[in-house]
Amino acid sequence: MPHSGLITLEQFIVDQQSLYKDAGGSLSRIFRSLELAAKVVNRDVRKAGLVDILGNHGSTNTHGEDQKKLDVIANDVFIAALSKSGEVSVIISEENDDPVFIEGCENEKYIIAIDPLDGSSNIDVNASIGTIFSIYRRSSVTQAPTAEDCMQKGKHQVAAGYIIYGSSTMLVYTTGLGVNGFTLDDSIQEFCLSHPNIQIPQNGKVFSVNEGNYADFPQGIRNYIDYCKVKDKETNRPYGARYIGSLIADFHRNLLKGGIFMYPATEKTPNGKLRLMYECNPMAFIVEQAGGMASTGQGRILDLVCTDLHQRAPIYIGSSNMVELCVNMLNESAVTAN
Ligand code: AHM
Ligand code: MG
Repeated sequence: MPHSGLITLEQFIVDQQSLYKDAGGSLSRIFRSLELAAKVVNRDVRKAGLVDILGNHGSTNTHGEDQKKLDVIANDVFIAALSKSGEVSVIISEENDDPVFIEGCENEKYIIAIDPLDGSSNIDVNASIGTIFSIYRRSSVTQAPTAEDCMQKGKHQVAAGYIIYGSSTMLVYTTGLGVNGFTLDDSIQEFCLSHPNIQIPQNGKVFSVNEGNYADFPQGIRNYIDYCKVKDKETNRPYGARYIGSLIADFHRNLLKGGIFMYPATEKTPNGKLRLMYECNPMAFIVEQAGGMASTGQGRILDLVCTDLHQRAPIYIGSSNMVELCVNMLNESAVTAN
């Protein structure tokens, strides 16, 4: 771990608090709850193979997918912790069809969107999984919150981050003042600053996409994938292909090393697979804060209008030069086709 002295997440947030628009401590309390929930889920993920918390829970989520037991546990833990913070009026979760309105917190100003355990198909095979969170402020707190209050553009996020339960556990977040990463030191159970001011390289050597779907991708994306594989000394090609199938793990690697992650639209899935509120928007906020780019192929992810809390969006995200070229190739080919 690079040395930055011993700065815990809690200390870091306190030190930064005066820089936030809301210096009243609400955001810090929310972060404390997220941190606590992350430690609990980390403990459960680490012992998943030892106790009976692997496998399907027997229920399905809002997208008709099987819920894994750990998905359900993580959802319960994050919702309980955030509810107790006393600062959050409503939580949108991948695992709940409807927004969860927090009793007694109708006048609180924060909205949270979470994917409590992303990449859950990887649980049973011991690959990295994670939690994604995104925080918004309500425009007014004079009335009880509604689902419409939550349908904000990603550019209005006040904070976003993720926790990766990988070979070590890390929490990476932004409040719009750059991106910082904290590694959980198991021995003292504290997240310590390990990756200050993360900057994504403008060019990378990795492309991440589920290439099994190649035949269904738009022509421009097929062209870009072909381009990634061509030998060219000057541009360091061919690029390496890396795809874990766990957004956080793929994103985290590319954030640190450079690269592009793609989940394109296809004819069958015109909006791709990933969800705007708790997958695309938070990652887009983080990558932009780290100097990278995130696009739907038509425009900035953070400008996309939300019309459904569980809506999906195509996504091209990562090193700015790579995303720019990929989106250009997508659009050039669309123009030629018309
Ligand atoms: P999940 O939220 O049900 O885990 O699904 C999202 C995951 C992402 O983590 C990952 O990038 C993507 O699904 C992988 O999808 P595919 O298996 O179609 O490549
Ligand atoms: Mg997910």
